[in-house]
Amino acid sequence: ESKGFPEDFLWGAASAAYQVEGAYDEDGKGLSSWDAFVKIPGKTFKGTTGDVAVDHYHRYKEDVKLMAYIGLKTYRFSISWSRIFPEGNGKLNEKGLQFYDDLINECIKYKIKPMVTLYHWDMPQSLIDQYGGWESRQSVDDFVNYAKVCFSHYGDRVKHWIIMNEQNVFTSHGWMLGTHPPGKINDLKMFYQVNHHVFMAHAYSVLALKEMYDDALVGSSFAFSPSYALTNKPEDALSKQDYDTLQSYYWMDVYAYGRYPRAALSYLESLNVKIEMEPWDEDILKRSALLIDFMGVNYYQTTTVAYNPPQGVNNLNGENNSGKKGTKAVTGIPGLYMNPSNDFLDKTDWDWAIDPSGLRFACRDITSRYDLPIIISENGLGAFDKIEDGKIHDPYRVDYLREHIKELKKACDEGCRILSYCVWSFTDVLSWLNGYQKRYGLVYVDRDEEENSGTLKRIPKYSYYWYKKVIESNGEN
Ligand code: BGP
Repeated sequence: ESKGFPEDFLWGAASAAYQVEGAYDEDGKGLSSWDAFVKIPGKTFKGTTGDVAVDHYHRYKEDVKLMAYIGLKTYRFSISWSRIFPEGNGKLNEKGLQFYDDLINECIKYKIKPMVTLYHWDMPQSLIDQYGGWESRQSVDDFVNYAKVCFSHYGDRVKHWIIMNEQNVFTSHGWMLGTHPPGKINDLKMFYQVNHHVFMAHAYSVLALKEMYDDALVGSSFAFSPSYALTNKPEDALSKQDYDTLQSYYWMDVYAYGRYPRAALSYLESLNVKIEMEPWDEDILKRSALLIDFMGVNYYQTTTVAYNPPQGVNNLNGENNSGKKGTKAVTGIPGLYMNPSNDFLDKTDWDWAIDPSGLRFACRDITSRYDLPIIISENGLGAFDKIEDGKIHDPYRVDYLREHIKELKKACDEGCRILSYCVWSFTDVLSWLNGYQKRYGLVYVDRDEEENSGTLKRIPKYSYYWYKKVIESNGEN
């Protein structure tokens, strides 16, 4: 018999500061890497920015009230570092601290547990100007100082902390693909060095939090696209291992075991890439790994892996920003692996494979490899939603979410300890590379692709009312 979701399961929805807040230079906020990056022509879809976003900064009360109506148990949001420290280090901005106090208190008023992400990609621009941001080891100290301020200020009310959001995504887009700040392409050495700094920032933050509050729950969120081998050819199986090591376990092993996968280190050696470390780093990583409470998982799709010959596909970026099915390029690293499309799965308009079983697969993999509880910190469907007669009918999103929740329930029955499920996203948000046309929200926001246009009015979608029933029935819908 199915036990289903635990009694105290946290049904949630998520957002990130840059994608929702707007008010990019208000109340003493410093500029972030994204505030600067989006102003470079051609970097984002139609040049859209988060200057206004969906104005959550001014409308958070209305948004939290909409969360309360459906009985949301947790709201996952991120703190913008440059609101707290406009320069990233140095002077503290009281008004920035105040905003998150207000937001947290508003959640608590309705018994919604705040789940706080410390870093959802908006590095203070000043740190990039000062010393190159994450490229410098100095960033570790500045991040940990920022983290400690957040812990000591909000830790009496916030129990769930996600330190890093999708370290694998922001570092690969930032230093390999050139599509996120700082926009560097194929800088393999810096990619791995930056990752080491981010790992250290994560680890020191975990240690600091546990010293302050031993009942806090902490982890980082990983963008996990579990893989299937294309065929049962042995060479595809080996390529799948290479993919898993270099694209998934490279991050999750450091969070959960405090060490880099041996196979990855020997691959780096073969490329002459040496990560600069302090002699005590390994120890710090190990100690923090013992203290994390969960693996955060952002799940959108699975990947298929096939062997890629030395003269084969050489393309790291398969990003499809067009919103037209069938326009995504096959990615691959010659000599290692390539990622062909999975013909057994439907695709979204941006060619993301729709694979509910993959969510269960992800949970089982993490459970058997790390034996850690799991927070699904993001899962959702990006689509073109249309208003008709003042309403948004999105049964496709309901189908997507329902099938994923069903698989998650099976994972619970199979022994995975799932603590929470957060729909990405609560309201529509800015999609980093796709502007405002690609919508994920349970709540529609009336705004155009163009900056500043639209009333920003909130309109709950069909999926919003459906999710209310999911929460009421603890996942039976
Ligand atoms: C994750 C990010 C989110 C969100 C989501 C959807 O990688 O953590 O911030 O953007 O993906 O991605 P996209 O907007 O590119 O469709």
